Amino acid sequence: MASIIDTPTTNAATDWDVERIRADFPVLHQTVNGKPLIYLDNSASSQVPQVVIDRGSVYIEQEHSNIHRGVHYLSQKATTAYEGAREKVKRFISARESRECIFVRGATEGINLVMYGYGRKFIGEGDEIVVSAMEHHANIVPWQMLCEEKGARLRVIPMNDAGELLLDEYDGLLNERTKFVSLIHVSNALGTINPVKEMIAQAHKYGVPVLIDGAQAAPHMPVDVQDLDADFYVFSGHKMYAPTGSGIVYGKAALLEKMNPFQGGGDMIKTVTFEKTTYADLPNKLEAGTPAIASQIGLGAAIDYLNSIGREQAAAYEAELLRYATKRISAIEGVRIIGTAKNKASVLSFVIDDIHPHDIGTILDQEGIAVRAGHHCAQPVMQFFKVPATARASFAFYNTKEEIDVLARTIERVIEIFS
Ligand code: 7TS
Repeated sequence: MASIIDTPTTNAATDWDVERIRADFPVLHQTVNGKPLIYLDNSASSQVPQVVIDRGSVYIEQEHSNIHRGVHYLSQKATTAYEGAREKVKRFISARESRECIFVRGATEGINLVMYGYGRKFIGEGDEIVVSAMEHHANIVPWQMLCEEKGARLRVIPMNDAGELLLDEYDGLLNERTKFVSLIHVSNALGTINPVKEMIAQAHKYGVPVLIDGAQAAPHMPVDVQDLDADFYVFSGHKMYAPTGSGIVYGKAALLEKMNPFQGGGDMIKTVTFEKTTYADLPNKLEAGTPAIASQIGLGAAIDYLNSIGREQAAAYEAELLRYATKRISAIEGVRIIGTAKNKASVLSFVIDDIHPHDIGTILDQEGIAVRAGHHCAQPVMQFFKVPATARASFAFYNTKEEIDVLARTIERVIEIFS
């Protein structure tokens, strides 16, 4: 069977100057338990480069003010910076218009915004919503809540033992009752890159809109929402080198315009009387109240940073890290990799015979290595693979092969300790 290990190393990957990149990230240069920090929990939250930290500080030190409201100097500066970040997001994902990019706190809020604003309005009794077997809870629970409220039904695309979706089964799930499809682009638990462009096209044959949960894709690969023809695309800033509290829902303008507001309040209205409120135009209609201005400006700065280092080259280097880590770690006796899809990004989940992942995580932490041990908010994935949890190393373009060697040696020690 084809494996990620067989992927050839590209020139872009060998030319990557990782030490220069690491110098941009202050948090990486510290010791943990007396050992150099090896940060391999990037799928949970990635680290923030100095230029992004600095941009947030400039806002707080020199521009701190509310947006869209004041005619005064600071408010105008803040508004320009905030709307400038939206423009950067628009280019980053190749949206048609910046008003199609709605600022939210993260992917979870983004999916809930679409469930609430689109789902509650357009999905009813007997309708069906299709998700996949490898969704994060953020792309299961909101749709379950909707199904419960409306009497709709959740349908699930199954996967194979490698962690790849069964596309024929997907085709069989689509029918005239299907009203929405919501799919993970890259699995946070398995690393699988799903063929979402083809899957969107399949749903569109039935006139069904598709949301893509891009929380693990946007940080690791170029995303073009027009090329994908995604109806909605969501992601979180804190997984792509920006501060927490930043994130995006992209939606096609025609759909966003039809939707109900997610929250009511300031900034999302045109006029308010006690009899009736009329709503603002996009994007404001979907952004009630004062947003996380500093964080969203930081997201804009993170996008500038990603563009400056080269997204394609960063992705090629990460692919090489994943190939190297998979080869090295899968060769250790007793280790089982969970998620062996041919197309993978950035994530290496594994279990070791008879050793609980939390014990693996704790021993790795003693050596300064940060991995995540748990169900990764993807309990159905754990159920499918019949494991309670996995240990997960997730890579970013500032990680090194030397760090992977230390990880592998420490895993070997864990096995010795428990043998
Ligand atoms: N969707 C996917 C695919 C995710 O990986 C996550 C977070 C979310 C949605 C939710 O993002 P949030 O920013 O709104 O919380 N995933 C993880 C993870 O893998 N480890 O910690 C959080």
